Parts: sequence; C-alpha cells; structure tokens
Amino acid sequence: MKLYYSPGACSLSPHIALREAGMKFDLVKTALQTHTLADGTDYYQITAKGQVPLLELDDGARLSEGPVIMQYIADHAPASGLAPPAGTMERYRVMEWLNFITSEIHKSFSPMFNPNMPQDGKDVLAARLKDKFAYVDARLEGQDYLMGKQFSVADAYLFTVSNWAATVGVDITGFKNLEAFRARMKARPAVQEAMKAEGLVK
Ligand SMILES: N[C@@H](CCC(=O)N[C@@H](CS)C(=O)NCC(=O)O)C(=O)O
Repeated sequence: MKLYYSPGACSLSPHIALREAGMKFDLVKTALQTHTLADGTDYYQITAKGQVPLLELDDGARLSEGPVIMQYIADHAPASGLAPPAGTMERYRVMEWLNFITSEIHKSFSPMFNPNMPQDGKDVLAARLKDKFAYVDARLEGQDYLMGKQFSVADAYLFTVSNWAATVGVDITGFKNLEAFRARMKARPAVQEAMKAEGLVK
C-alpha cells in the first residue's frame, strides 16, 4: 500500500493508524501548495480531489477521505483493536467521533490556513474551535482515550487536529484532560515513529 501524505496534515492520522496496525506501506510525500509529488508528478492526475490523505491499495485502487481510510485500516487489522467490529454500538461511537472531528474540528481549522482568510473570520473560527475542544476536554474526563481505555482511530485523528491549534492561534492550554491525552498520544511508539517519518520531530 501507499499513503499519500503531507507532513503534519490530516494524513498524519491514517499514517499513525497504519503503524498502530503494523501494516506494511510506503509513504509518498505530496506538496499541497503546488499539488505535486517530489518527482514533479501532478497530484491531480493521481486524485482529482488534490487532497491528502489518499491510500493506494496493492491492487491499485485508491481510497480517499481520512475517516474512511482509517476504518479501512482498522477493518483489515482487526486484532489491532483500532475500531470495534462493524455493526456494533461501539463502532457507531467511533464513527460518531470521527464525524465530529472531521466536520466540526478539522473543517473549522482548514480556512485558518488560508492566507486570504481575514483576521476577523479567523477569530470567529478560533472561538468556535475553542468551544469544540472544551467539549472534547469534558468528554475525556476520567478517560485515557475517546473510547475510554481502548485506543482507536478517532484518537489518532483528534491528536492530529489538536496539533494545529498552536500554529493558528487556538488556545487549548488549560484543557487538562486534552493535555493529558496529547501527552499519552505522544508517548505511543507508533505516534513517535509517524512524527519522525514526517519530519515533525527528530
Ligand atoms: N474530506 C477530506 C479532507 C482532506 C483535507 O482537508 N486535506 C487537506 C490537508 S489536511 C488538503 O489536502 N489540502 C489541500 C487542498 O485542499 O488542496 C478528508 O477528510 O480526508
């Protein structure tokens, strides 16, 4: 398999999931400013969406949309426990988190990286994001991970989007449960390996 990624982008979450699952994969770095690969290939020729993450399977099929890619990974490594079995209530809980993170958090961050976004728009989004993180912080009370004791793909996604807060000026300091969660995530070998491979840490 191949994972098309950009360092520190949302593709970090399926990257972590692949490592947590112990799967074999290659990383293909994508420059999102120019939508090109290192060898000059036009990324739009690979995916018309022009976005990461993109998982290319061994048969050449390409799967997009991070929350779906992560569930594909989890379902193909069931022993990893990255997501509960499909059809169970617990699985819907993981999907509920993935959907919340993608629609309420990830996509509130995206315009903040746009240099054409006016500051007052950024301020509105920053306040909205702070509210969403306050909700997550409250839900993490007394829990190691979003699903309780068990790590899931939703945690990889939450970790990834919360990494962006400092860069765009969303103040999440003081959210003690979220801070503890982030420290727990950083201690996971798969997270360290993924961050190292993306050049985010030494
Ligand atoms: N709906 C997509 C969104 C992916 C997305 O927003 N990717 C960003 C990086 S975090 C991207 O590729 N941006 C470049 C672009 O939109 O051209 C998903 O959930 O995977």
